[in-house]
Amino acid sequence: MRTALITGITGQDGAYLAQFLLQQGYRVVGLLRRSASSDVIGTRLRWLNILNDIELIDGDIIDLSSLIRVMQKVAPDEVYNLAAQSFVATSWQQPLLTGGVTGLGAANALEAVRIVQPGARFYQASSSEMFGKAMEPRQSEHTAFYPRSPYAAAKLFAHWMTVNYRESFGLHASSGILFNHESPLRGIEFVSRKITDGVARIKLGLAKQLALGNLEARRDWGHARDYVRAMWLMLQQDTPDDYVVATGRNYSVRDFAEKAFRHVGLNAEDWVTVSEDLMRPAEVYALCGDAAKARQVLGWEPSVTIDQMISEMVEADLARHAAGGRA
Ligand code: NDP
Ligand code: GDR
Repeated sequence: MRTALITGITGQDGAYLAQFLLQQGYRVVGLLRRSASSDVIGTRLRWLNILNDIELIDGDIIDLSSLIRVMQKVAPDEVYNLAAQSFVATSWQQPLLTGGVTGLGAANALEAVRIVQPGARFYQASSSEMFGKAMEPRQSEHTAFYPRSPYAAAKLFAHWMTVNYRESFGLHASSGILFNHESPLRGIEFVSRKITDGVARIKLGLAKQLALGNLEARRDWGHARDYVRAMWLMLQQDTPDDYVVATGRNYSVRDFAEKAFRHVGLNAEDWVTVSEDLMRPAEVYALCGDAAKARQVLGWEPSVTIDQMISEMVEADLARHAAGGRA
């Protein structure tokens, strides 16, 4: 039985990845940072009904000594580094924390692998945000980076460290440059889930409006369940490499909102307001990925359309609110 260690297991991707790996027959161990709110830890893992099937081990991505001990104890065959301060807007308010967790955290994970478990295969959760003010209309592995936030700059450091550890020390380290991916388990602060949650509240009479920022920003949105499969496929290759993972289609925030409201028979323009407070200091206006390499080398294809994903998310939020927020 192969063992996978996931940092960031309590997040959206960590939960879906854990579920996927369990289905593949892995022993799944997740790094868990200490929290005073231990009652809410594992909400997503519970939602997927896998909390009892995984092991959780105490540690923090900014504490190298904890990672070394975890690596010694778990002896993983595969390490998926998903831990991050992942909300772009927060990264301007907490740039140093973001640099520490999202940037240096990845270096800590790589160091722990290099010192204790150099034969383990390593996945780094890189991001389309690294393309930022995009230098080409469709971004591939060959597109130049132009990070536009402390988050993106930290991810770029982590990405190059992954490449560097592969080239310097021969680690089997791959970097997945994933475009936005969403699901009912997406954090409520991200625009997709904020919209589907807002739609559900409005439909149920619990809210009267939905305040958003830049409605014209365009993103290439896929489903998290499809994207965690791509992570795993990267680590099954003989040779480590970097891959863009995307659907190849982009939509505006306005399009997303219109689709979500339409799902419940409402018009977005009757309910959405624009708030200057939600505009970012530097915007990433449009991203659209070219995942030809992932398709050719990994045989990866997205299976969920944006309409199917939005329906699933709205329905899940309607069910949550109908159950008094407990579902
Ligand atoms: P989430 O924000 O949902 O999850 C982040 C995870 O990191 C949580 O489990 C969180 O734990 C953990 N974490 C934060 N700080 C620390 C720390 N100091 N030590 C240990 N763990 C920590 O992100 P997603 O699941 O959406 O994304 C997973 C990864 O992929 C992230 O690195 C993200 O930046 C990246 N990414 C995401 C994309 C997306 O569209 N979702 C696209 C491209 C890249 P806790 O629950 O305790 O807060
Ligand atoms: P992003 O996701 O920054 O792309 O990062 P987010 O959903 O936060 O923003 C997408 C776009 O929507 C615009 N927007 C709003 N965003 C939020 N959060 N709230 C709003 O009210 C709002 N109104 C408009 C934003 O300006 C932006 O242009 C996500 C994260 O998961 C990262 O960790 C990951 O690396 C990238 O996706 C790929």
